[in-house]
This record gives sequence, structure tokens and C-alpha cells, in this order.
Amino acid sequence: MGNQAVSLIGAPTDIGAGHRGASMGPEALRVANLQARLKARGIDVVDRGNLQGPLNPWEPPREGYRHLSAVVDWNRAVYEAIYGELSLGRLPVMLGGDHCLAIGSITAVARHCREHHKKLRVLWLDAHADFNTAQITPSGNIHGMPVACLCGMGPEELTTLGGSKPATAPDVFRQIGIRSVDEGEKRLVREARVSIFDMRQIDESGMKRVMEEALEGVDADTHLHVSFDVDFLDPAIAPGVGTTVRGGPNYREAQLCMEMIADTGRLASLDIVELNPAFDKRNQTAKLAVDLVESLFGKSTLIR
Ligand code: 4U7
Ligand code: MN
Ligand code: MN
Ligand code: MN
Repeated sequence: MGNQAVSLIGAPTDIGAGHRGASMGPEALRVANLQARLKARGIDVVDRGNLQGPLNPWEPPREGYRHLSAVVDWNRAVYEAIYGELSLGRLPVMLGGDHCLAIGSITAVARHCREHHKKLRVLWLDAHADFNTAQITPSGNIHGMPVACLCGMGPEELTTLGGSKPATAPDVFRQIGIRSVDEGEKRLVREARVSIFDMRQIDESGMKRVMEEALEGVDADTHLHVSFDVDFLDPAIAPGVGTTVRGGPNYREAQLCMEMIADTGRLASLDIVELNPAFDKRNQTAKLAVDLVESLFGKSTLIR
């Protein structure tokens, strides 16, 4: 992995979230030394700085969406930036920002895959399925809707970000760590047949078996995208997120998950989202995220 070229792209916004503060995520990751830690692994890492977009007006939802037009603006910026980095042959790391921004990043990744005849696999590491729509959302917050939008269910401005619709299909996703799915959302993920490895399954089969299944079929023609919602992690080790759900992966389970992804050698793009420094203590969650990202890029404690 030593000759990889990585670009960090900050998207400092909480425009799609239910709590303010994810806008501080990019800076917290920088303060936790993300760039230097990856550089120490022999990776060429450039920090492109932050994208710009509208401030958060903190308005109530309208017709099932909160801040739809501002969410569209931010996602356009993310889409262009991520597509640009992929075109340069670099591995983009989107520093969120809330999870609505994965609509832009993954739409760009999907376009890149179409143009280069690559198979797309998205590992969605999250406590939540993020498959709500305007009709069923309990909150109107668009960070709970990105997977549905990417599968063509959502407002036209977001589902057609990359021109054609849908950007991608349910069968590219493998969701891991899921433990909070809303009632209407459950029905939709079942209908769409999204592949979900929930916490019950991680308890019963173990992270090793779950990751083997989630990575099954990944080969030399696969573009592997990881969408890492930091609330994937158990809140006991990662309090710095807006929407904590107890009963998530512990430190070793999370490390194993990242290490097994690294072992494939196919990681080609990454989102780090939902980190919320306003809820954190001494930047510990950002530091943990950086630790895990190092493993994702091949750092290993293996001695055998
Ligand atoms: B995240 C929620 F109702 N499902 O839609 C919603 F529980 O990106 C939470 O995974 C969504 O952090 C969480 O508002 C979005 C809620
Ligand atoms: Mn999420
Ligand atoms: Mn989440
Ligand atoms: Mn969240």
C-alpha cells in the first residue's frame, strides 16, 4: 500500500444532521493528526482543505426534508471534488460532515466505476441503515436518507446528482453494525433486499465471519468504498457523535473489521462522517477514528 496517493477533502457541515457540531469533524480529524499518521505509513497524503457551502440555518423540515436545497449544494460540491480526485487516480477521503454527504461521494464513486468498468462494493459501517424517505422519516433529517437516495428513492435533485438515476443499486451495499432502524425503514430495506449484518449477527457469528461474508466476491476488479459513520462504534469508546446507540462494536471488533478490509487491498475511497466534537471528550473519538483509519490503510499489530 506504500505507493498509494490519498487526498483529504473536508466538508465542514451538519446540514443533514439532527444535532449541530458535525461541521467541526474535519478539523478534529486534522487535530488528531490524520495526515501525519497516514504519511508515516509511506502514503502520499495531500490535504485539499475544506469545501464550502451554505451555513446551517437550523430550520424545521419542509415536506419531509430539513434543509433540502442546502443539502443539494453541499452534495454537489462533494460530488465534484471526489470525482476530480478519482480522475487523478487518487484515493479520496471525505472528512464529514454529516452522513448526507455520502450521496455526493458515492454518486461520484459510482460514476468513476462505470467509466472504468469496475464493480462497486460499498461497506456501510453504521448504527443506522440510513434508508429513510420523506414519507417515512421520523425526523426529516437527510443524514438518515443517503442509502435510499443512492438507490433512486428520494428527491430528484439528490437522486440525479450524477445525471442518471439511480446512482447505484441496493446490491452494492453491505451494512455492518446496524442496531437502530425505524419502523417504516425496516420495511423498505427488506423490500430492497439490502444486505445487513446487524449487531445480533455480529454477536452470534463474530466480526470475523461477518466481514468474510461482507467481503465475499471482492476481487481485482472491485472498487471498495467504505462509508464510516463513527456512530458505528460503541458509544463507550466513541462518545463524540450526535446519535449514539449503545451496543456497537468494541475496540477490537472495530479494529478487526478495518484490518480485514485492508487485507483485501481494494480500498479505493472512504468517507469519515458524523464525528461530532461538540459531544466528544478531549478529542478521543477523533483519535480513535484516526487509529482505525490507520488500520484501514494497512497498519497491523500482527506478529506472526
Ligand atoms: B446517521 C434516524 F430516526 N433514523 O432518520 C433518522 F433514528 O447518518 C436517525 O446514521 C438517522 O447518523 C441517523 O432521523 C443518521 C432516527
Ligand atoms: Mn449514517
Ligand atoms: Mn449513524
Ligand atoms: Mn449520526
